[in-house]
Amino acid sequence: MICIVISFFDNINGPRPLLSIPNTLNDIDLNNIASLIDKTFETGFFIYEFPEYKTANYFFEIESEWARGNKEMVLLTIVFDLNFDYNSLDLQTIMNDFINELSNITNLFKAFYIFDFNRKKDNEVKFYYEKLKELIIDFKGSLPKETLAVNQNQIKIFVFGLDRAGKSTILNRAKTNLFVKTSPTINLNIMHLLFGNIQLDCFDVSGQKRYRYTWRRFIVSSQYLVFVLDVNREDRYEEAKIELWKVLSYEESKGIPLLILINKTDLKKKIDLNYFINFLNLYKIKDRKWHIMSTSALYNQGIKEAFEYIIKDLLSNQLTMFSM
Ligand code: G3D
Ligand code: MG
Repeated sequence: MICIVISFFDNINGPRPLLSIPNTLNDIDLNNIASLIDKTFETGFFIYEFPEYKTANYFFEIESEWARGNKEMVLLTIVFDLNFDYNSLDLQTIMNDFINELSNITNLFKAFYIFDFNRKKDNEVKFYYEKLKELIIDFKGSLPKETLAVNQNQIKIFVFGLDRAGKSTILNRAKTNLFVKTSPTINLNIMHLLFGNIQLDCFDVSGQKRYRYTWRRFIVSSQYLVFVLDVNREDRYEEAKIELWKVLSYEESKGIPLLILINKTDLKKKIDLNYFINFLNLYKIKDRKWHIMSTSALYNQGIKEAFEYIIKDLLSNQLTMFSM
């Protein structure tokens, strides 16, 4: 790990770094990290990779008597070397726990006024700034020293498809068994699904065109690919097919089994999976196993079956591997 950075949204100057522990990055890097605040519009965890390093980020709010809207908008960033492996997926939980801890400290918002000309002489401002610093140092100490060991029962799944196909909804459905309203995935969501003692770590990537170039690096070390298609958007079938085949052509994806989910079936009277097998040229796939199913995330149809299928398939592969 390189360092931990706290940034916030300053009403006058916009996104700005508050502190970095240790202070290893230059001002340009720190400002680049702070500007990630502009890339998000919902609170939560996301990953962002710069050419020189990788970052795990959590965007959150702290109640504040001094801020416009009574909230400070804050970004917690852990900066890693490029060779860091995101298999240490508990980062999201670790960061979330720490943020909960921060949110419970009254008046912590004052730390964010250390640069404010009118307030910086206020002893409380200095006190809370120092306190925040100590908390970050403790947090840094509490982080796992190495990349967390990859659990045998931990399976990485790469979920892709065009924007609004229903990827996030499917995962939310699987996770909570509730239909959750979603907002466009910024860059990456990682959702942990537990089926018995097997943990599926689902990488839910943004399907928006400007993020599709990022897919490739998330495919590395995935054990399953899940492609989601919105059955109701015939005008986008062609575009979806192109993106599917792009991923299948990546060296990184070679041999990784593929599950195709034809989603939003509630919007169509009849679904003919053979049509999609032909349209998507699935019979041309020779370098991996594939399977096609239909789902309606809205009506919770096929979701459980889809994930059960993946698990069964992976387990049967393991069994054949063991019996060889
Ligand atoms: P994405 O993660 O692939 O970009 P989302 O897609 O999961 O954000 O879903 C995009 C929209 O499709 C959402 O609509 C979501 O509610 C809706 N959706 C997802 N699955 C289904 C489904 O099975 N049936 C129907 N009818 N709609 C579905 P909103 O309006 O919430 O943005
Ligand atoms: Mg999404």
